[in-house]
Amino acid sequence: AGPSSLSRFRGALVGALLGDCVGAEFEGTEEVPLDRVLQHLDGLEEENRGDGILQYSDDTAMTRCVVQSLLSRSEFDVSDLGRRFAEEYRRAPLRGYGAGVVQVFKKLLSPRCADVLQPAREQFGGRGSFGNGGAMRAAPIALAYPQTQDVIEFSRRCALLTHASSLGYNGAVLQALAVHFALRGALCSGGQYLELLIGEMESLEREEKALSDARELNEADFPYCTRLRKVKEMLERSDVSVEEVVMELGNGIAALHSVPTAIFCALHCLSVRPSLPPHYSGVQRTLAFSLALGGDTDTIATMAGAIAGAHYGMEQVPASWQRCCEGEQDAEEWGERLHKLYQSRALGG
Ligand code: R7I
Ligand code: MG
Ligand code: MG
Repeated sequence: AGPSSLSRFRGALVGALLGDCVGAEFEGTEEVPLDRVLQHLDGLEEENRGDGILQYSDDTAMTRCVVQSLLSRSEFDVSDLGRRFAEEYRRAPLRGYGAGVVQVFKKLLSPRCADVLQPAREQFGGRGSFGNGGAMRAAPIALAYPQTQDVIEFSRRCALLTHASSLGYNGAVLQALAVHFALRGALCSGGQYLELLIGEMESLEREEKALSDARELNEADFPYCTRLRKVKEMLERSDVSVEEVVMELGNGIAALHSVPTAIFCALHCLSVRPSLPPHYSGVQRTLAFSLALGGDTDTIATMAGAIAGAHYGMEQVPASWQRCCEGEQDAEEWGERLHKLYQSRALGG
């Protein structure tokens, strides 16, 4: 797939959907043996599997709101997006939302809510959430805006509706940037791709609030940059076990313990992995490896799937897997519409 080609846009949205749908099976399971992962994935290829049999979770429910808001408003519209999140929660509250974020939705649904960003600021005793719920829905921002500065600004504002801690919204910015640079074909450069991400994150983590939030949570200064350097170092090792990835990068519900992990999964699976079936495409390897980490599998796989899909394009997404996901046709169609929007903005339109 050529840089910024249509195939990459569809791949990113379908890859994200697949990650969520196949990952839901193992979410919250700490140890997931690889043969269980492969068995689960093999099941998707059976002829008689019903279409759309795998339901998506909150990760995709919120991603869909972001896409629909981006497609229906001419400019990024945070109030419209907040309304969509809250309405979607009201319509289908049982998609597996984080325990804290539902308070935000309830406040957004109240007629007394005047400032859409206020409920998020009140989370967790006024510190705001550091969960990965901002990051899990960040990919569409990268598909709608060709300029790096726009990707940063709008992914941050998209996350701020629910995640007011810098550890939460900077995780969302990092995930959006990871998709943004992958769309342009930068993933294959490995180390240089990470340097691009570190360069952008360094200026964001230098901000006053980022420094004070990190200290308050007993994290090192520049927490995302620190983790991205760790990713770089781990990629240089000849092989890395699942246990090492979990121990050194994490597999949890905090954005800091899952976004760098997802980026690692995509980079690690650029080459053939001896433990995975040799006929697997890059997208399939990335998803299988993400699930084998256990923990927050739907979210790590949805983020890694978006990055991998943006890199490899639709050619590497098996049709049989895609068909198993609820909402797969929307994902493809919206990939196409976002591609048009991106192109028109790239041309200065
Ligand atoms: O981040 P969020 O939307 O959750 C996303 C996750 C994904 O795995 C989805 O697939 C779904 O399962 O949920 O929801 P939040 O409630 O904002 O954050 C998630 C969790 O992180 C919270 O329920 C807390 O357990 C934890 N958390 C915090 N704990 C203490 N102090 C987030 N921020 C804090 C905090 O500041
Ligand atoms: Mg989920
Ligand atoms: Mg999850």
